[in-house]
Amino acid sequence: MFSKVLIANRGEIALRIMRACKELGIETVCVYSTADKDAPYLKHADEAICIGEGPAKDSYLNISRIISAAEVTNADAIHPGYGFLSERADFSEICRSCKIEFIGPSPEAMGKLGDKVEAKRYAKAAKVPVFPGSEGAVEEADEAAEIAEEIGYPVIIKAAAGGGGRGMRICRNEATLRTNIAKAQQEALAAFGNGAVFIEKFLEHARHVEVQCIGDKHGNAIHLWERDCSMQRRHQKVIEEAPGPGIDRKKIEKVCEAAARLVKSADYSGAATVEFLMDADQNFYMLEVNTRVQVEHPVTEYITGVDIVKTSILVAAGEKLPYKQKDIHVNGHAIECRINAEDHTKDFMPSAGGIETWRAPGGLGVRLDTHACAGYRVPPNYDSMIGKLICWGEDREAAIARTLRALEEFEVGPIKTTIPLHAELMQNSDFRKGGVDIHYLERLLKSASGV
Ligand code: MV4
Repeated sequence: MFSKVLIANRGEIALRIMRACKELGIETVCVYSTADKDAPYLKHADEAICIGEGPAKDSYLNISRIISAAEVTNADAIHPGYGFLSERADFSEICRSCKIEFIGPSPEAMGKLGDKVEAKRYAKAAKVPVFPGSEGAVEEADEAAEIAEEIGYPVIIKAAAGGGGRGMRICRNEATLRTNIAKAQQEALAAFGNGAVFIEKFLEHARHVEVQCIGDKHGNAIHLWERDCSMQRRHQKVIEEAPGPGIDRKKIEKVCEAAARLVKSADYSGAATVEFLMDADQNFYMLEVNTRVQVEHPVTEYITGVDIVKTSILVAAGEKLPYKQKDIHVNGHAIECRINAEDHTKDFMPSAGGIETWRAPGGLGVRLDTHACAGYRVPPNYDSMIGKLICWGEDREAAIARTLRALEEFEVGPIKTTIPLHAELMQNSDFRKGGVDIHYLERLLKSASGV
């Protein structure tokens, strides 16, 4: 097992990783930028080391500074968390060449599943359902038009290296498709350094359902069932829950098994999430694979009892997965609300600054993953998420009631947060019915603003 792990991240996920390490008897080094220098979560690390200025490129994205920090502190491994360097195959590779274990997939496995075109190839081979579309990248407009004719319009052009909704173009007819192919290639090259694009059938109304998987270095991979993350705005998830409301359990079991097969086929070790869109008839189509631990992992931890962060550290150290698929059962329901320092009544304007009031909720079935507290200053440099409220209930209705109760206990000021938005959503009749689609929240916000 590792003696010391360096955490190449900040905020709530840095704290989450420190907690897992502590329970495993592993010492921690947490890196920080000058914008985070007074953050109280750093006190939970055995060592904290400044790696540069506030802008992420000068600190949390600066590979040589992070590697130097690991070397001077004698860390055996680096946990990248999510965001920042977590999905960079080059970083995983540099860690390997410096003889520091990267807690996550090998650069090879990341190359196979992190690239959308490659991942789709592996998915087909593993019998994971995907959208009909091009076999690999498309080069020219004629080729694209031919494929679109076959699968039918509308189609969507996506960048192989894109993500988070960037580099996508919906085409409803041949003329639009033809003019957009070259544009999409140029844009992808400029934005991602990779001009490869592919096309697939575009699905208008869908739910976002993703499958948590985890693999080890001995060829084992299992799934930890699914999450529904349909409540989102501008590709930022707002609420996540597990299991997916109203989903046929026999059907989702097949999809989850296929996701685990995909992870296994890539010789993947560590946590991975296989994302799907689900249509109104509960057909599933894979979108992409996230090759890291995700923000919303706690809802899965709640319903399965598996500590995903701890397990990812164990498998990185070479241990076998401590679970077989048959050991993984769904128990109850969990909901996560992302608490952002934003004013949702002012178009989600960021609300950085000092926190004076912080009254945290608690009680049975309530988990608050946060680095914030009274006296904490939210720096303007990073993502506005300051915490996650995760509540468990015996069933979905109980989980919603508990989430609303916890939100009502939760007081934060004077900065604005998304707590009031979540309290509204917990009382929204469409959300309570279950099964809202990926466009629901944007439609709701538009109608509320009277546009
Ligand atoms: C799609 C799609 C419809 N059809 N692909 C958006 C982010 C990227 N991960 C994939 N995305 C989509 N791909 C096909 N073939 C609709 C979306 C999409 C979406 C997906 C998940 C969550 C929110 C979304 C919001 C808008 C569009």
